[in-house]
Amino acid sequence: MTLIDGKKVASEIKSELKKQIDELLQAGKNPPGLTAILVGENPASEIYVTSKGKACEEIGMRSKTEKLPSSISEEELISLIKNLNDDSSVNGILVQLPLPKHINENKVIESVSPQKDVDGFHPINVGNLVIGKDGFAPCTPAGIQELLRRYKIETKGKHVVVLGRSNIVGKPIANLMLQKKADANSIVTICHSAAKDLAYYTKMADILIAAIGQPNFVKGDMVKEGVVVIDVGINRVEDKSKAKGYRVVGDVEFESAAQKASYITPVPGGVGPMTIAMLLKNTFKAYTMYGE
Ligand code: BQF
Repeated sequence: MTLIDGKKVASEIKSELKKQIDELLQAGKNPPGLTAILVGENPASEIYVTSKGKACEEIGMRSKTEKLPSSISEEELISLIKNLNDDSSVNGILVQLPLPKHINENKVIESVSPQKDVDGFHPINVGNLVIGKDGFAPCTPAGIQELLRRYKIETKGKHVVVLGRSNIVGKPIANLMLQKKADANSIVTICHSAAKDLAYYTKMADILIAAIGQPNFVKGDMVKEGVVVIDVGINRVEDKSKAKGYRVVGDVEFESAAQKASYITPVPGGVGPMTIAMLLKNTFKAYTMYGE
């Protein structure tokens, strides 16, 4: 069994990007810039946005966080995004989700210029992904594909079973793996909570991608021998032995699944760090494709 070290791969990607940005600076150019928008007070969102800002700084990218009160109106938020769309020092814009209830997430996502939509959530980028055109792919799915590529895991003709159908992970990873391209070309099944017997599907997987948000849901007896397990879950479970009173576990019961897997991602340190690395990669791409 090989443990897939997402933290290590993410730091390799960051070094590669840092080198490219150093070269830009040496040539007297401005570095790429990312602006994150954080609305309201969600502790997890604050942690995510802080890590993203730190990651930018580590590689020499400009980073800014717009912290807005939850009382902000949808119109005000969209107007701020329009200003960022017109700001040439900003190559990537990310709106940290979830947004407060009174704001329509879809409207906000659609207000981000598709050329600065480094999260890949704008319908233009979603459409481009589905039809196999270049654009921005969502960061978590892009990170999963990058892990498979860097560990040289064969995907062509393999049965990828995706557990979960979110717009952020399930649907885009299914579309990425379905593409008739290198590092994809898989047979893809998406299954979800409406299934009578999810194990029926998970047992068929050559590559199982779990993104359902249920702690330790997938057990060893639900997968076949030799499976590649990609665990996207980030679930807090009570653990009184920890200082914080909880620990973070994935959607997969690691111990039992690792007994059967040929490759498996840990939580933490698996897919999570790759999400951030791909955000930086998308921002660099926005800069080279559409920047000054
Ligand atoms: C790790 C996210 C759910 C909802 C909104 C490293 C991250 C997480 C885990 C991280 C996530 C999850 C992010 C680890 C960004 C991934 O070591 O395991 C990094 O920062 N993520 C987000 O911005 O919004 C979310 C999950």
